[in-house]
Amino acid sequence: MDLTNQQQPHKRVRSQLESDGFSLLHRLCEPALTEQLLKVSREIQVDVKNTLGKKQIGIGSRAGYQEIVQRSPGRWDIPITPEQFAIVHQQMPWWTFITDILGQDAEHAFSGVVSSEPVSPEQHWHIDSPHEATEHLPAHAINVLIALTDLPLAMGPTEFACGSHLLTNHLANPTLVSDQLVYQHAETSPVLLVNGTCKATPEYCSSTMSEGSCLIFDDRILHRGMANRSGSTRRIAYFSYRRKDYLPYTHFESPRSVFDA
Ligand SMILES: O=C(O)CCC(=O)C(=O)O
Repeated sequence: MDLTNQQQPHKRVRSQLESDGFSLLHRLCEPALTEQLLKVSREIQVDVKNTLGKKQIGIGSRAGYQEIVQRSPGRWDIPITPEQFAIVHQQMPWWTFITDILGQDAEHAFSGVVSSEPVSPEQHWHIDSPHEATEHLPAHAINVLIALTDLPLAMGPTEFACGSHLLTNHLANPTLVSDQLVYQHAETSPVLLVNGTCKATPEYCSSTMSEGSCLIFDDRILHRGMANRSGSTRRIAYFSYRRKDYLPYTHFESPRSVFDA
């Protein structure tokens, strides 16, 4: 089949998402867009962190607040809507990749910024949502991570267990526990997914990212943020999308607000 230049990256991304569970698009976002996302992220983060002050916060979505979750020590997730970012997310350069995979009626689920402070350790391996059926179905949710600055390996870009979205199905593999895959659990690892089988352990994949590059990945892939061994805060913006008929339920679970007295 003769593909136009416009169709080729979509075909590559779709095929990588199906086989590897993720795809890296170098410098997909223009500098002006990345600067806008970074500026808003910084402003909102200062406001929320100041309001959080010395209030107690644990690790994970249930131990956090509506406005801020500590995903692992020193790794902060702050939700920011497309309106707060002052963008129309359907006009963003990643949107057609999303609709290509989730359908034209794909819906925005979450967005925000994840910042990891210098010396924050690597996260536990986890998935963002569990499989929905025993057989392997097409992705029900897709995430886009945008590097807001250049991210050398020392800043700890996101690492994936390549192809592990095909192995994280707890409904097909009764040795896997859904909550231990979704929530931070020290024993979850790529090796765990193939225990007792003759399948190979998924390869670990991480890459430096230049500013504006995007990682697009299947919600069900095993992944983790790496340790930040640099002297600067690492910031990535994220946009998560879902199929119209899929309702995510594990991302921001705390009913409490930092703005409550
Ligand atoms: O920090 C990262 O690179 C990934 C963050 C993540 O996967 C999470 O917090 O759930």
